[in-house]
Amino acid sequence: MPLTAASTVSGPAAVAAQLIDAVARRSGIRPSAIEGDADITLRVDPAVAASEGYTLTVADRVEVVGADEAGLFYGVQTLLQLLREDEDGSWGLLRAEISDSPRFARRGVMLDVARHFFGVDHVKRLIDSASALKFNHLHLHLTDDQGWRVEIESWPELTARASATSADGDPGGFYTKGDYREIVAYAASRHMIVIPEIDLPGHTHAIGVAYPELVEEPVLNDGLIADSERLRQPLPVAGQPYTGWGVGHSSVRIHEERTYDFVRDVVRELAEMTPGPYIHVGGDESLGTPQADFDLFAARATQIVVDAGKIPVAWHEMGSAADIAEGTVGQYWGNTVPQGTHAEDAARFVARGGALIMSASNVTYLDMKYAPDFPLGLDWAGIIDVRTAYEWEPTAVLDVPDAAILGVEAPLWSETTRAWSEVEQLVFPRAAAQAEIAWSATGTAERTWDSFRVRLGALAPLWKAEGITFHASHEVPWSAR
Ligand code: TNX
Repeated sequence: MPLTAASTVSGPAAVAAQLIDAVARRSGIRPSAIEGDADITLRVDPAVAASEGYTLTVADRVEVVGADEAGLFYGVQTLLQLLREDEDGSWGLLRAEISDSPRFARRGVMLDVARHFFGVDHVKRLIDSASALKFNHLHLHLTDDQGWRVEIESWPELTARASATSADGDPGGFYTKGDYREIVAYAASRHMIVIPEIDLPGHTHAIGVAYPELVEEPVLNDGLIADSERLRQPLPVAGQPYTGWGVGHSSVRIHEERTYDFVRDVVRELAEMTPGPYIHVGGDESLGTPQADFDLFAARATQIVVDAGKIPVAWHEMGSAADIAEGTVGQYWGNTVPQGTHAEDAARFVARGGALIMSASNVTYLDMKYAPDFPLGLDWAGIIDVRTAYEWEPTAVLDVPDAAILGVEAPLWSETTRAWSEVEQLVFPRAAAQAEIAWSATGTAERTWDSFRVRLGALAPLWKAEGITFHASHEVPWSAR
């Protein structure tokens, strides 16, 4: 169907405006919003599809019907993928008849703003580009050894003393409560839920910069010492900002009641400004913490989140604790072939009435290199080209019922990304692979690498129009128009 400056759009104001703005950014054509009979009709009708689903018809006219507001938003994103420029410079929408709804309710991306800080505008960009791929959760990794990134009024030294720097001594930063609320509201306008993470009991060196009495002396392990020599990075020193990439050297004091006062206050303040149901309490890589202490902490921290009226989420290691709070959601970041106790730890969440998010590190990690010589990223979990990111099955990794898998999350850890364009190169196009795995059922001709790579290539003009710095991997036939 041809699209011209005379084309008209009718439907709910917010989503109609989002469509018109996106068409204008891409084509320079600005259709007008009208009421009543239009060339493009947007509406909501719960009967057309399951939750978050939609139907879309492009014939002589266009109709997008969402099962709910999110479904309508997703139908509009698909419509934008059908926008094409012809040889003669005119614009149109490809004919289509689509009825679709997501396989998993939980489709997430994670941004680590602790190793390198990224401000509100960059986070909004990620919300735009991720929600356009139909992701509906944004996990913010707000604290780590290198910095504390969110204002907590009852513990003001966190941001006053422990937020100024990032990894490599780069500048830091933090979100005021106003900033955080702005992110949450912007995410909601794109149908994304924000999950804040406070990483505990390890990854807490920065807490000790602000409140030394809460944190143990750094525990140096052989890997940490070897890495710091190889990378020429400093070792952690108690009370001073840490600028290296090492992990597993810090822990809050597990046998001090004041630690739990701290966790309770932080969780309460976060819960107050987080409308989404989840608070993530970390739990990864507490290498210097005795197992019994770690398990004790896991049980108490998850219960504090429940008491604050939220659902706890934790990295899979917290599943080592027999009594993590019931209903805690585990985030599995092991290999697609589980190693050590990872599978057992993950299964504990299910046994305790919770469920799992799959972030298998050798396929979903957005901070792994695309190729051994790729300038950005790490390689400890593997080299992840686009095909590797695409070819895995979230229900085939662990021995748990399929219903226990809530969905998929793709994390971007930011040790090596100092600039936003570097984040985008690692995220795009691989996030699109995880988006399809999370959205589309398996077993169809479209859910194959051969189909995906061509459809992925067709996103290039759209991403260029949106100013997204994606990695133009040679595995994908990128379209010019
Ligand atoms: C492991 S994955 C970590 C992070 C690092 C990441 C780098 C996980 C739960 N913990 O602390 O940033 O590796 O890839």
